Amino acid sequence: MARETKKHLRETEKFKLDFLYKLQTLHGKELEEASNNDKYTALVGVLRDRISQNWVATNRDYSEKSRKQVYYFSMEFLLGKLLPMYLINMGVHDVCRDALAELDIDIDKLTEAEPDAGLGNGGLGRLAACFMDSIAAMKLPGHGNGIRYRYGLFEQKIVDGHQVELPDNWLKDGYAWEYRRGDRATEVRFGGHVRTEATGNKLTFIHEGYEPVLAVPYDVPIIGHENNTVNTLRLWNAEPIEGEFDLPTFNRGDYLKAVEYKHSVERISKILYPEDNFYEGRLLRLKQQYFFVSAGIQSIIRRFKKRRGPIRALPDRVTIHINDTHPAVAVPELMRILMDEEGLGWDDAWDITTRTVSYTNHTIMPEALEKWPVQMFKTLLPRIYMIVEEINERYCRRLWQRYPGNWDKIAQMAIIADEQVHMARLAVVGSFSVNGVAALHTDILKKHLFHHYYEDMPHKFNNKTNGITHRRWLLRANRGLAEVLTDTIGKSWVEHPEDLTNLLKYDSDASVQEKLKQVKLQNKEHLARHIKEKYDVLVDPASIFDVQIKRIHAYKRQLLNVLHVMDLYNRLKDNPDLDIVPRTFLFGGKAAPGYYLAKQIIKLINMLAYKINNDLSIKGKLKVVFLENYSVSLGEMVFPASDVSEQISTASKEASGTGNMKFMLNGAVTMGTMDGANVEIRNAVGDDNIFIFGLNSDQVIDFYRYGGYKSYDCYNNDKRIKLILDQLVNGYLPGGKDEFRPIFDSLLRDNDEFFVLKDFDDYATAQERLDQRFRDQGVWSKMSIHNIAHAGIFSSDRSIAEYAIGIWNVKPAEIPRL
Ligand code: 26W
Repeated sequence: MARETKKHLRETEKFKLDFLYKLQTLHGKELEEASNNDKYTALVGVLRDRISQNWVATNRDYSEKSRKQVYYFSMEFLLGKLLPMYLINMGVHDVCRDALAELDIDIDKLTEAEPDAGLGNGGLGRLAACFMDSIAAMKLPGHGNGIRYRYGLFEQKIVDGHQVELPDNWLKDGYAWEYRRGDRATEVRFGGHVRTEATGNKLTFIHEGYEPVLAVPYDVPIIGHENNTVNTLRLWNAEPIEGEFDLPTFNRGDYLKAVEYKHSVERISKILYPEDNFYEGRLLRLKQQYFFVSAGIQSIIRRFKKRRGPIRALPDRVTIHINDTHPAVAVPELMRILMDEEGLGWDDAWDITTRTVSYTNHTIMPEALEKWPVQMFKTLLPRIYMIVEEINERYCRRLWQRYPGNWDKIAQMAIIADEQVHMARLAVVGSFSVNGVAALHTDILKKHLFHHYYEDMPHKFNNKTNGITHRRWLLRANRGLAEVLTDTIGKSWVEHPEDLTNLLKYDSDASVQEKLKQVKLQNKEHLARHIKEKYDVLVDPASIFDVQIKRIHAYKRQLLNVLHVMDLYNRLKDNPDLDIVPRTFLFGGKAAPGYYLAKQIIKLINMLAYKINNDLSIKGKLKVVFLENYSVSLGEMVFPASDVSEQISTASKEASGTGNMKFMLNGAVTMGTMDGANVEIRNAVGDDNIFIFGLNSDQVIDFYRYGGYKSYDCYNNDKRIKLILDQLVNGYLPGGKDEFRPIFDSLLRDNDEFFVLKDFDDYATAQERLDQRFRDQGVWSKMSIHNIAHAGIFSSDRSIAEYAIGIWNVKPAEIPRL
């Protein structure tokens, strides 16, 4: 027997025993009596035992060698399921699968028992999760810092075509991957007032009458890929301080007050705000922000001091990276700790802070930029506000010297202006690095949103194009494809995703093309079965699977896609023999609960789907399905089954996009605008392997600046558009006649803010080109291969290597196996 097989058998036997033992010690049960959830937690228990040594070893190495650490502060971490990833990263997937199979347990069934950790809305949260994976895979000392929301992003149900939101009770059975660290809890203070005292020639600031909140960390291990590294994602839970009855704030024994206090504290980590790219100045959100930022920085400083680091060395040992402006209070909070607790003067504190904090911007959407009313900010965070005021005054003084008399410019750059605290400005001024998330996006930051700052401090600005972890989005999500790739080009791509370019040699190889086609077909069949079971709709795996999955947002233009489907359907009704390749249009995504127009779009998709899917006259050439509750897990099923990736945002609006990368990695071809990372995808694959259409970002920006677009002209001059828009409001669709009037009005009365009608014709033409290309399966296969082959540069390993070298200055650490 080969050595490998013997080893496998031995390990499988060991795994089986470990598992049965864990079932017994954890649940006091034998296999026969154990529920699916019991088995799942026992399995995670086995893995936890195996991780713990590496976790300790990693932390010890980081401490003993005083390695520089990066802390990624993010309000969102959209992790999805960890079990399947960790089995792969720990190199025990096959051993575990076989061990469980011997016990008649299907490993995929156990995976289903794990809730998706949905602690994020969309792109920004998923990026944070991909980054955690890559940081550990690259053996870098880096950790996450966030909030342990009791309820993650809502669960979406479609009822009569409408979106209905249900609470995401993901913690109801506990979370097997978290470790509560009660001993590391820390206090965060809200409200009250600040008293100033002069001692000698020094002012001290005493915060009094505040509401104290206990921040308790729950640590989730972040496991590297076959490398012994185990980093930490620290998620904070808000809890009342013990002995609340004795708090000076309240009268002793005031029972109602005490209960109120408990509730108001627990609210802080209760729920994730479901708005994506939309800012509502809610007090509780600011509370959440300060809560996890203050707790996180306190714990960083505590750890740093335990290693007896001189505080001035902080920037050499620590970088705090803020994921968009949501954690921007990190700047004044670090200042507060350095001055009020460590006794430094302003200049030293400012020097340290601005060499410690770095910032990524993820959006230029004006309605997403956070601005807090001064009154609210000051009341909730009195000491922090004083510091922000001082930062603002000093910065404005400097601007005055540089641009004397230029009040307009100074007002545009001031951190506090129009009675609001502008968080993006605070982030830019308080950090040493500001980056955008795709080349085009960074250009727009420099030219437009942050133009004045760029002129003032050009050295801060840099680009870091986003990436995705190929381990989850290919190795885990598409095992079939991963196997074909490894059979064809060897397995080096797993460690070095750039090696996927080795596939280019086979772009015209009939046997490779055939194997890839078979994998795609199997994935499509799998999705088709899911669709049949869940929605009772039959879709043909031989049809083109044309997919748009992402948050529903006007700028992402699901509407453009829908209008094109309506047009195709109109043409088919006109001519049932119209020669088109059969297509299945798949949509998925959540709308913010208060975003009326986005919810209307979901309704429209579903009404149209109902009409089209039940129309026998078009002979099944067209199908439309809205996939409910888009999540990381659903994505893992959909990307591998897709032929066409819809990335059709209004140029300039999508900072990067990351779904676009997941599609290409799985062999789908992009239909897209010159927006975000699409631009770089096009540069990588070349014009022959992508479908580009529509206005470019300069044209869009010029229209916004100088006007000149009248959507009515499109309506009046293009018969197709007129017909479709009229169909929105003339009772043609199921549901009331005026149901879709708001959409109609947004396109005409409100002059179509996102150029849907303007880009319609070009989009329809590009779709016809695509249809023609798909007919030649050899040509299509080749396009698909080029997309996979060039996806390596969009691995988050590449992004993280750039952050590590260009911003964080952190270096890999080899963790020995204990
Ligand atoms: C305050 C409300 C709010 C909530 C979330 C404002 C802004 C956000 C995020 C910054 C929105 C977001 O997720 N942006 C997306 O970030 C991705 C990762 O960089 C990009 O790929 C997407 O293009 C961008 O829309």
